[in-house]
Amino acid sequence: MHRIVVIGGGGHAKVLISVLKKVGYAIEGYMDKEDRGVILAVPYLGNVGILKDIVRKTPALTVIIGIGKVDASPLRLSLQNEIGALGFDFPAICSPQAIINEAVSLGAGTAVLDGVVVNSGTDIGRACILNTRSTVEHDCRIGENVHIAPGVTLSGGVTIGDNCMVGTGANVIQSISICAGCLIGAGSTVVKDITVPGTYAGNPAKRIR
Ligand code: JB2
Repeated sequence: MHRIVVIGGGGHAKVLISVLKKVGYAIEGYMDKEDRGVILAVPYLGNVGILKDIVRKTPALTVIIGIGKVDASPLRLSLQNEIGALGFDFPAICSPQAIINEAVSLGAGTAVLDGVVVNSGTDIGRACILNTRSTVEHDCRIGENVHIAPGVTLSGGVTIGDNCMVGTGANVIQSISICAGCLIGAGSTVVKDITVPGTYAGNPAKRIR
């Protein structure tokens, strides 16, 4: 059985822990800046600084970032890079209740949660979250540390740059490209390429910040 430590003990960690259990991981515990008690039977281990001590006792331990994001922050990826430099592997996690079709690649530390559909020919970078019941159609290119929130639909051939967050229930029509560092508001519909980092919302989505 693969052993894993979850970084973060908030809302996203809770969802991730349930998926990790279904995949069959043995969860050693979670690490957070604060002790949030036992979460879904997973104990608090301390903060990230003690990872090196833990690996001495538990070789072949893997790690996943369980801190979510609701903005274009790079935090998840910087934490993954920092911990990865200590020698830890970050597996891609895929819920058994997700559908991943042919010729799809998932980067290290990416989590595909329940009810997600990823269609053929799509590449997903490292440290992404494909959240509950989102759809990523064929031939999409998703960068690193992208959060595709619950219920989002990306049509075929969409490109999403690094660190973006596509908010709950948003839609992106086919062949659209969104540059790195964008926040797409919940429920928005993106029908034109976005080339300037910022916050976009509405139908059709327009820059609001
Ligand atoms: O640098 C850090 C750090 N920053 C925040 N190091 C460590 N070790 N832990 C950190 N944290 C911890 O992440 C906080 O102390 C907190 O316990 C946790 C974040 O929890 P929160 O519930 O605030 O947010 P989340 O990131 O788990 O979930 C957000 O994103 C998800 C995708 C929420 O808004 C959810 O609603 C959303 N589904």
